[in-house]
Parts: sequence; structure tokens; C-alpha cells
Amino acid sequence: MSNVTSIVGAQWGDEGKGRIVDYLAVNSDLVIRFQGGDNAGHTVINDKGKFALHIIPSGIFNPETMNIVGAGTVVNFETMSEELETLTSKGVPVDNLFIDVRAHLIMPYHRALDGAQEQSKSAKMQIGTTKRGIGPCYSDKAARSGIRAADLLDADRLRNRIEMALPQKNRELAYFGLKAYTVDEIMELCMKWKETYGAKIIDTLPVVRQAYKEGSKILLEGQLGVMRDLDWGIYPYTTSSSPTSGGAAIGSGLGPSRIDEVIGVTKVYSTSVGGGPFMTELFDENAEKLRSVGGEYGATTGRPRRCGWFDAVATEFSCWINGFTSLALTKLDVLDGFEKIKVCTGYRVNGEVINYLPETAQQEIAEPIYEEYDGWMSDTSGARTWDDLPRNAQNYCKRLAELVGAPIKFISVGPERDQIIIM
Ligand code: 2SA
Ligand code: MG
Repeated sequence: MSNVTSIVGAQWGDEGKGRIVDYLAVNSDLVIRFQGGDNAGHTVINDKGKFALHIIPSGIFNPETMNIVGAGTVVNFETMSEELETLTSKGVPVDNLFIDVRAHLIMPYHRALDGAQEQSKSAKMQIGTTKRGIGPCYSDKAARSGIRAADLLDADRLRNRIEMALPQKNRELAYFGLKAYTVDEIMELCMKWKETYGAKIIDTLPVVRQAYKEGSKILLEGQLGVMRDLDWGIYPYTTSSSPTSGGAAIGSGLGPSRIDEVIGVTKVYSTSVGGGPFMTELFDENAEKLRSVGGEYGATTGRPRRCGWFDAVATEFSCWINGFTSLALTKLDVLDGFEKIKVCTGYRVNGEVINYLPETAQQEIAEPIYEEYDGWMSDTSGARTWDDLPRNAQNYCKRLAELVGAPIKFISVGPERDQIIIM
């Protein structure tokens, strides 16, 4: 494997990135979560147990790997504490975790505003956010009124920043009838965070540069997928950061040309959690079956995920935006009991057939056009090589790769670390 590999979501999120990162981290020196916050739900199952990681990088299970919560992230130290407690209670050491000084802090008012902003919208306009305060925190970052991890390390600077930011936040809270915060309250919270996390807040760039120079293996871990990207996703039903390989460069501090490999992680069907268009969404017994067999419930909120067939048009778009060098196909075993499997290869929009992903408004009226395949109706969860797969499963995987336009590198056939086929 090359030195720097970016692992990104090729669909709407929940593709199994955590599972792939956990697998690859065994041989990696550094894992960097490059964007997002504790809205993520990276499910990892290994010899230590089953975990849903929200902000902690999925390389945490390898004590030899340094894990960085990167410059492009937004961090809530309250929920990070809960996550760290779960990990330590199951015997996972966490002293290999560091947070970049540039990461932005999710404050209690961000969470309150996230919930209130969603509630104030009509049902159709709701983004279906995780209410973790992601949008409001990134909004403050863009408005240059955010508080960064570095600010925790300098009490005077911190107080100045809070005094500058809080009046506006309190006006927004008042607009929604929510309680105001005092500077002292926020200062007290920040001082508590500083005491617990101060030693973990570092400038990670020298570490990353040194690791790169030494030829270390570095993984860049994304959360969500391109369809929730702020620029290229289903705006406004997106998250507020860039889950793409471009975002990986920005959020980690490794320029684009330093990234050797971009692995697009994609399920062999589709799911989406939250609002917005989802062209191949199913409402029949197939949706129920995908949901129950695939365990398709939000790893952060527990919400049932919307389920549908594989959308090759959306995933080919994703391949272009991210520049995938290879694919990791996940959850192949979930399709084991389907007699017929469909793949979307185009859309009908206002009577016209198109084979590219249009902008959000057109996605809302796009009807999928499908190819149909015979399933394989046998258990693939024990397959460990390509040859172990039934012919129809091989043909299905090959067709997906052909439609998306990138070679397959991994096929996962179950959640356990070893349930993977390496091509
Ligand atoms: P936010 O909270 O502001 O980032 O929400 C904006 C949109 O992004 C979607 N989103 C997600 N989609 C898939 N998985 C996510 N993580 C959890 C999981 C979600 C959960 O792994 O299952 O538990 O519900 C995630 N986080 C955010 C979200 O639905 C909005 O459409
Ligand atoms: Mg998830």
C-alpha cells in the first residue's frame, strides 16, 4: 500500500468507512479524521467488541497508531468524554489520540441552535440533522467567530473570543426562546475541557509532516459521503463540511498531490439517513428487508435509514468528484437473500432520459431507470477470496465497478474484521 490513503464515503454516508479504516489501521502509523464532528457513526466490530465511533478516529484500536482529530473537524469535548469512557472501559488505550489546535469547538449553544433551527422549518424543508450542533459550529467558523481548540490553551484569548461571540449567539437563542449563556458559564466549561484535554491539543502539522517524510503509512478518514458534501451534495440537505478527498487534503494538512490513493467506500445497495432526494429509495418489502438484514439504523441517533437499490449514476459522480483509485464494496452479504437485484443506471427527468447526476431540484423529480440482475441466493459471509463468491455475486460486483469506473480493492461480506475479500 502507498503512503497516504484517503478513505471516503461514495454515497450518502454509512458505507462502512469505519470498518475499512479499522482493518487498514492495523498496518498504519497515523489515522487522521479530517472533517465533521460527532454526527458520524462509524461502526467497528473487532476483538475488543462492537463500537459506534462518533469523533474518535477508527484507528484507535491499534495502540501503535497515532490518531488525530484534524484541523477540519468540529469537536464536542462533552461527547468525546463519553466516547473515551466507553473505549477505556473495554480496554482500549486512548493515549494515542490528539486533537489539532485548529479544530473548532462545538459549544452548548451550537447544539441548542441546531435543534431549534430544524424545528422552525416545515417537515419538507428539514435537513434531518443529527442535532449535534454541526451546522451552527461550522457557520461560526465561516463567520470567523468560532472558538478553536487552541483558544483553550490561552485563558485571556479565550475570554476575549467568547466575549466577542456570545452576544450574537444569545440573540439567536433568544429568537428561538432559548436560554442565554453567560461568558463565565462558557469559560468554566472550557476550563474543565482544558484540564482534561489540554495535553492532547497540539499542532499536529509538524507530526504529520515528519510522518510523511519518514514514509509512514497515513490514513485519512472521512465521515458521511459526497451526497452530503456542502458543495457537491444534495444542498441544502447536506452537512456543513466536505467529506470528499478534496476535503481530506484540506482537513488533514496533506496537499492533494501527497495523497496516493483514494478508496471510495460504497455499499452494494444504497441508504440515506436524513432529508433530501434519494432517487432509488424503496418503500416496499425490499426496503424492509434491506433495513432489517443490513441493520440499517442510525449509529448516532438510532433512526431507521432510508433504503434503496444501488445508484450507479450517483456513485459514478462520486468517483469523478473524489477521483477514486479503487473501491471498497461493503455489505455484499446483505443481498444474499434477494432473488432479483436492481441497479440504477439513469434517470428520467421531465420525460427526458439522463445518465448524469443533476442538481438537487432535478434530483427531486428524477425517476430511476433500472437494470435487473438475478441474485445468488447463497451465503457469502464466509467468503474470503474472490473465487469463494458465487458467479452471480462476482458478476454483480464487476458490473458495479464497471458502472462506477474504478477497480475493486476490497469486498466486505460482514462486520467482523476478517470478513473481507482483498482483490
Ligand atoms: P448534520 O448533523 O448537520 O451533519 O446533518 C446533516 C445531514 O447529514 C446527514 N448525516 C448523516 N448521514 C449518515 N450517517 C450519519 N451518521 C449517523 C450514522 C447518523 C444517525 O452513522 O448513522 O445516527 O442518524 C450522519 N450524520 C449526519 C443527516 O442525516 C443530515 O441529512
Ligand atoms: Mg455512519
